[in-house]
Amino acid sequence: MSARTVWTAGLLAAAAATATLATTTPALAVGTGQAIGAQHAENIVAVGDFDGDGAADLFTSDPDDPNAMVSPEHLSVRAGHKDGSFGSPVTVLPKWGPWGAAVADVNGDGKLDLLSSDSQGRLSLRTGTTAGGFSDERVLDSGPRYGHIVAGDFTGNGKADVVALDGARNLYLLEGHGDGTFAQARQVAKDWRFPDLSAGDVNGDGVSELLVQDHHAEDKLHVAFADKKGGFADPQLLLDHWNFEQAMTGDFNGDGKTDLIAKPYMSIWAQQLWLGNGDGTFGAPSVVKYG
Ligand SMILES: [Ca+2]
Ligand SMILES: [Ca+2]
Ligand SMILES: [Ca+2]
Ligand SMILES: [Ca+2]
Repeated sequence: MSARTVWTAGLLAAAAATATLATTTPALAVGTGQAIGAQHAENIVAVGDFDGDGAADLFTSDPDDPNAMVSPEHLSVRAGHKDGSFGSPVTVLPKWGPWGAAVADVNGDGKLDLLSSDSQGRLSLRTGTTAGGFSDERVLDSGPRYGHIVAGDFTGNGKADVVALDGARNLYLLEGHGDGTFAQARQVAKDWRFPDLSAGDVNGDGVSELLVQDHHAEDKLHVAFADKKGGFADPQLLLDHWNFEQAMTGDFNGDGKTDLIAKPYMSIWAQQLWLGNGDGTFGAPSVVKYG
């Protein structure tokens, strides 16, 4: 079980304990045509165009020893092929074990940078290097125990920001300055009821949205639009009958429109991919292939 999964499970347990959430457990949606591949990527931690070919690539946390019950993990990239398939994993960080991760070009040099939250809840940055790797880790914010983090341009000024969720269900925005530094974290919501968080510009207006869900409580994927002033509107329904988790966005086919990838809820089946129409709607899903 990955650190991210452990953290989510802990937050879910806390949410269930309040008895205001988690009334039913969604049924598993296992349709026909799904496949478990030999190159199955269990734990996608972030999405971004790492190699700059215009198609989003997958960042995955992979065990060093796939056959061990417990194993150290490393960070890999699986290059997107624009047709719903992804290449074999290439290791980009040999030692890897944070709680949350996000990628974005936060210093404006055209290379993706890697943000992570560690077991102490600190937010750290590794900048992308010309050699195709990442610099040493630099702590940006010692934080109120950040867990999930996502990156996107939530204020619409072309500079990547970070949104972080702490273990007490407070949501924070750290506005990016575009040079690898960030403004002090500002709380933008409390009692945030969605433990699963990702970000992407699903309606193509240049401003990132939050994609949020509580798959333990309901089978719905919600979207929270940024108000461009550093806040978010109340989440509204994006996709119903949604029996998936770890939803992430990226332009996987290179048409400039944001697509969606997600894993069937509590399942070892392969991820599915929905191509975006650019207006907040998506086409029918297809099964992701690896290798
Ligand atoms: Ca790519
Ligand atoms: Ca960069
Ligand atoms: Ca948008
Ligand atoms: Ca697309």
